[in-house]
Amino acid sequence: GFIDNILIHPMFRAGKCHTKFIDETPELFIIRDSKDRATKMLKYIGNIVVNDPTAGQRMYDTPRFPKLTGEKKPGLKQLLDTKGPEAVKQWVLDQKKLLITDTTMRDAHQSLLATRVRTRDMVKGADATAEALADAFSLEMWGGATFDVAYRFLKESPWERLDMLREKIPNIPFQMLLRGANAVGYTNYPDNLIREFIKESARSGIDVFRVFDSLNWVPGMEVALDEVLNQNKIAEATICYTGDVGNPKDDKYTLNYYVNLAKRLEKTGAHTLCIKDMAGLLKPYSGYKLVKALKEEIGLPIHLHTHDTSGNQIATLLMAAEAGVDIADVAISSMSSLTSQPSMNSLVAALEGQDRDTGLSLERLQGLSDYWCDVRDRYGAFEGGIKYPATDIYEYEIPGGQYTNLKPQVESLGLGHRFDEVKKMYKTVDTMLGGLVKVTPSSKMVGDLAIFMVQNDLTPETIVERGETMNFPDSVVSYFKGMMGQPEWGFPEDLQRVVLKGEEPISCRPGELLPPMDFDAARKRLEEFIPSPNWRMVISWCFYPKVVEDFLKNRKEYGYITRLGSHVFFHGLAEGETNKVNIEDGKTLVIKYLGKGDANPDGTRNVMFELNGIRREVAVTDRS
Ligand code: 3PY
Ligand code: ZN
Repeated sequence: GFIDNILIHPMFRAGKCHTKFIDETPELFIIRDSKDRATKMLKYIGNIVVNDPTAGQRMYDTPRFPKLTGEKKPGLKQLLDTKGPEAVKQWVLDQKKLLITDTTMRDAHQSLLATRVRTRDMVKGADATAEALADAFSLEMWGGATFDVAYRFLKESPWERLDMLREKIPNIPFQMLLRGANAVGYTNYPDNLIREFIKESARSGIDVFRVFDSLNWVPGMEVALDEVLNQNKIAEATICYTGDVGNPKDDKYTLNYYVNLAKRLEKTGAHTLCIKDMAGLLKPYSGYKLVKALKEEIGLPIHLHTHDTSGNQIATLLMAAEAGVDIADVAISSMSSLTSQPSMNSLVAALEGQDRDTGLSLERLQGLSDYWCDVRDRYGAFEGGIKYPATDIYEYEIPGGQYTNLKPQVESLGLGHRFDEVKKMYKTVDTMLGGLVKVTPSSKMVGDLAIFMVQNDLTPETIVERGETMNFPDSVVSYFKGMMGQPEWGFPEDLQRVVLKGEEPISCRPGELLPPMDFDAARKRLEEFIPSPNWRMVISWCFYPKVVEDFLKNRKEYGYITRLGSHVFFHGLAEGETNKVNIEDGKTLVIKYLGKGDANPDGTRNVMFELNGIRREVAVTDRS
């Protein structure tokens, strides 16, 4: 019951229950409300076996778990908590190892597995991570698309993920990706929401905030960076990389452009600077050139993020290491490469015994890699990326995450056979708009416009004339209105006029115009779904009202399903399969799926189980 829920809650167990714990922790009530958790869980599984064509096609062995030593060495988290972010910055600059950020729990699965990795699988690998990566700079495990997808598709709270990982990983700084004024969403939000979100994230355990703007527009990052500084956490300002600094014909994204941008970002008071190469365009020799120039011109530690789509990026990391880059983003090898980050294991091996030796143990990393290999197997349905290195990204400049998504998006519109045309159009649109930085949400806008042009057989020559009578996609309208910020080289004016149809664009920060978020109204609305919504829930609702409401409805119907094994969560059980679900510590349900009966006259179907040895049936609506 309720007391049990308190006793098992990670915040309670971490000794972090403040006086408002019960008020601010609605999951306690949600669970209490469910009189029969087991029945709800059977209904959940029953619904999948009746309605999901991917149900129960195969069984899985338990993943290989890494051997533990029992030692979680204190790390940079302790330095940050005791001495603050300036001390961390200085420590990074004063030492010579190449430091590592592990992206396995965020960008790696965002780029390879449509962001679907569940908290449970992260938590089970967390002890081994805390041991093997005690010397890491950080773990990127939050932000970007993970916030939205956790609620929308995984029916779990991203905040709870943060609590549960922190309980097991006390020694490594946690890092998130924050889309500047778009936070963890796709549109500009009011300043007060950005600030409250950062405050709550910092309070909940985020230590490093990587803040970017999808057009490299500095005002789009300022509010967020300022609030991170207020919270005494590590503020990482970001340069999104595009073009090629090694190409003398590129007269926009030159070394000068990046150095000037970096100088402006340094003035914000940020502690570190990220080169965010979201499409994997930074070639090895260009990487050397860029890092060398930035190290000479600014005083911040440089943190390099890239995607290995072309297959060239271990070479880029090595060249960057030679040029003095301080920190590199990599993923555990079984979750690395192609549209994900380069392989941590490979980089560690390459540097062993050299000047910039990372100091990490390959043997321990192998254990982690074996674990993630077996976990990844459970997410096979979400694998969608490329199968071999793609050097055409140098031509199209499509970010890693979008590269994986664009094809299904195009197919869902019935344009699968015209995918190559869409890719070419992506490039054409980019040129037509003056050469943009392309990353969420500007990349989505370019993709939407490319699809729109292919769908309507438009070309850059005909779009202005024919566009007069057309309604453009929302993202395109928002871009031309100035709601994504200001592009470095302005908007093409005749196209802007046609898209906006008389509406005036803005040239200030959208946050200056948006009315402040009304948190009380948000809370009132949420009270229709849950007795006493906590502050985290209110903030999440402000970003994604419908998604959070659907999440709460799902909780009501199926209870707390976060502890279900992932293959059961996605595919139910195979006929005859038995699965143990640890619904709380010390309490286990043994569920065996026996089969389903004929359709009932009311449109339901009975699904037969054995629950702890006793036969149980649930009726499930058949929508198959
Ligand atoms: C995100 O915004 O989610 C990204 O990963 C951008 O690269
Ligand atoms: Zn990325």
